[in-house]
Amino acid sequence: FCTEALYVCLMSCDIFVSSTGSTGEAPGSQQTKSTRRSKVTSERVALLVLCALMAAAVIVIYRLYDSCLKCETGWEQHGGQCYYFSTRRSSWKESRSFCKRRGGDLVKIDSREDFLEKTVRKKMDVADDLFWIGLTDSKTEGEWLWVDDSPLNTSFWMSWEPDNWTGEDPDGENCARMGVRGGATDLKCWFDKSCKVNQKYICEKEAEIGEYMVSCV
Ligand SMILES: [Ca+2]
Ligand SMILES: [Ca+2]
Repeated sequence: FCTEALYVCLMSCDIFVSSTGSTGEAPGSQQTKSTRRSKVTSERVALLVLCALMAAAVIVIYRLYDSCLKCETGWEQHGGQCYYFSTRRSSWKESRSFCKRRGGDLVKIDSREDFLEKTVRKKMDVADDLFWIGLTDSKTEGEWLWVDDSPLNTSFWMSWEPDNWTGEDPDGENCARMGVRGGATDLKCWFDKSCKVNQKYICEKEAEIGEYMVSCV
């Protein structure tokens, strides 16, 4: 499209500039002819510059369309990232494997952002229908790390969490899940849970560059 547009633009310009040039031929003295030729040449240069600018504008517009971000079907776009909210349930480890196979990882939440909390809330069928996130203290109890091994700086634990409760699993609770169906106060909707329990999960990956504007979400 870009190449074709540029070609059409330059061809149109060439025809227009040529026709403008041909109108400059008129009888008269040698000096008048020379002055007129000079004037016509200046006009042609100006027109060519104008055409080049138009062609550049066409390219810029195309690039803007081309660079729009998109997510594949089934993923939701937010802030340059794509999010997948599973409908199936699996252990934290299996959930992470699924995300990685799809080119992402379990979600990392390192800033205050209510998009995930609101979306999860809408997708929860029952109160215990929470979603795994990419946070675990499996390596060292109490030392929570994101899936990219970065430490937990900003957290949104429910007030009594994490409690590493051993009533369900003697290994304790070493994976984090999120969601409060009725809405979380101050976004505090994280709970630690046994990693072996099957839960829904949230995958995250960067949005891709779309080829066509209609692909944009
Ligand atoms: Ca723990
Ligand atoms: Ca807990």
